[in-house]
Amino acid sequence: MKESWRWFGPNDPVTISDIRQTGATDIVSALHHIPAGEVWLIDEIKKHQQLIEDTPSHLSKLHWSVVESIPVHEDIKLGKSNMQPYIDAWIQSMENLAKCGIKVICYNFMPVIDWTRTDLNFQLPSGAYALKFDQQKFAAFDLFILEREGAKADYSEQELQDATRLFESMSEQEKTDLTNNIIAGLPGRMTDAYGLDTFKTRLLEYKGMTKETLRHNLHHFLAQVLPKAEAFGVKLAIHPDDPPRDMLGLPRIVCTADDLNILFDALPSRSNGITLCVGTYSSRPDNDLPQMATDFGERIHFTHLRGVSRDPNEQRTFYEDTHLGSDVDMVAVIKALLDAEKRYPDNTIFMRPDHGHQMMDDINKKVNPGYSGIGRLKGLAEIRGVVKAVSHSGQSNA
Ligand code: DNO
Repeated sequence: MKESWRWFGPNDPVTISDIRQTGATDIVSALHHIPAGEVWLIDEIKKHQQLIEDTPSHLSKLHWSVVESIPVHEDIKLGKSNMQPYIDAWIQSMENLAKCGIKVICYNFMPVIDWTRTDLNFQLPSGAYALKFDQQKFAAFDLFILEREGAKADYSEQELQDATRLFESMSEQEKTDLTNNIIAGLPGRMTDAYGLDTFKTRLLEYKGMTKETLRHNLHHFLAQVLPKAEAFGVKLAIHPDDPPRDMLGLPRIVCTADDLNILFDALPSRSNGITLCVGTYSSRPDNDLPQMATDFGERIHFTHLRGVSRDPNEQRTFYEDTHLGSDVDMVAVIKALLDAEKRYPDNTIFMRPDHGHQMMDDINKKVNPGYSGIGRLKGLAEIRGVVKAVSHSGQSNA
């Protein structure tokens, strides 16, 4: 596995020089300033690549190896009649990246919302801060802030009562924070940040959309992208829907091993691969992560290593735990990934320590939620230790 690190570009408070000191060798990045549906021109890609790769001769060089992500325009997900230029632009961006030597591309197919959390400052017993998804708060947002049509039917009587009580106890500031966290923004999201009204309009566009239709739209997109990806030696790595289930009446189709099997049965191309986002998949108790790492080994080109701990009484509520201390058996996942690399030597898996706690000096700094330096460094160090130990003890042949 190659150790990589996500960098958001020149405005990222964690700089390229900081990243070099972690010992990671590869960079995961994107041209975040280019709107969905527009082509990433070679000049723009090269400029970004230089920021990452131009290195004084006495320092070790970092490589931009993974793109996370080229955004997929909403009209492609909606299957609108005007979508073709957006598909062409996506393919052109992919070709341009390949020409610059960047050949692993993460993307997602989540309608309207990308990854979603309700709390960005959940304090742990250690005093550090983590990201959290609270199902009750999310329900309160859906029912009483968004006032989504038909929302009530999605909740049980008990859930409605709990959400009502919670909403009534929230201050105006808490309501505003919750709204902003959900609709306006987490770093790296591939959908736009919206105001509440635009958000409602966006949701309405998906009214009545079934999982089957959304799948059809994904397959239509990939049927055009994959032959080109193969020709350019590009490996695509679809990111799961986070949290991995339907939300706000929107269908979500990359949540489980069954979803992935449907995708690969429909489009068996070797370029059709995944990002094994361990934290996302493991936020559902029915996803067996070591098993998925084994079963999909050949198609895992990129992995996000982190874990969540779920609330035993409400399994949809979770917080992001330490990299080795969560509900997921991270050692077993790492072992399965190393074994997969051994079985498929042509496939390099890029891993990055995903999200980290906000801790120590970072508590008083402005950080991108989930993407603080020290928390991720701690995660990387722990994971690196596991990789070393598993490789050394002969538990894996890697
Ligand atoms: C969050 C990330 C997401 C992810 C995109 C992939 O930390 O995992 O922003 O990059 O959903 O397209």
